[in-house]
Amino acid sequence: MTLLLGAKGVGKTLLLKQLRAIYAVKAAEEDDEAVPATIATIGTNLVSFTVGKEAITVREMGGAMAPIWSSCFEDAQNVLFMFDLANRQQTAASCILLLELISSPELQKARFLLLFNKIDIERDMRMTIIELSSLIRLDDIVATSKQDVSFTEISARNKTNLDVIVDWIAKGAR
Ligand SMILES: Nc1nc2c(ncn2[C@@H]2O[C@H](COP(=O)(O)OP(=O)(O)OP(=O)(O)O)[C@@H](O)[C@H]2O)c(=O)[nH]1
Ligand SMILES: [Mg+2]
Repeated sequence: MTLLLGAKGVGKTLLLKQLRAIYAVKAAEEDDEAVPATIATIGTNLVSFTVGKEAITVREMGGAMAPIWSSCFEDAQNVLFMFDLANRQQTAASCILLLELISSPELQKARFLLLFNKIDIERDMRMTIIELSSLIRLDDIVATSKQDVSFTEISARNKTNLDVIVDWIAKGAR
């Protein structure tokens, strides 16, 4: 099972909707052009699809649910953790959430993929991946974590680098 976590409004539900639209078998009738609408997730969203022979299940837990995220840690082999490049005010809080996950006993064997979302937004309205990395001291996080921590920039809106996410999940799929 893959968990999709991150603070409120970073774009988790939109990513799930886009993954389902691209990979799920029954999504053929969905409109390709429009960006799906989302509302804040109270509880969890579950999406399953297959890539090659791998069955992949991704569970989003809403940012508002952060206090109870840990109830789902037990079956999590993979953790997708999303940051919003356009929300500088939220970055410190996001970083603390990430550090809590990395230090959580149940997630010591999980792999982490950090998603820097919303790269479609114009440059002066958002941080670059370099700015965000230095704000959260990403190098230190990667160097000191026992877990495997990788990262990629994405746009859930424009479906940029979603294949990177799926390849990463499939590589460690269970
Ligand atoms: N420009 C842009 N907007 C995005 C992107 N991803 C998500 N959004 C927008 O960000 C807002 C919040 O997206 P959600 O997917 O609902 O966020 P969430 O992480 O699920 O939020 P919670 O469920 O509250 O934790 C929506 O208006 C999305 O359309 C992106 O890649 N680019
Ligand atoms: Mg959501």
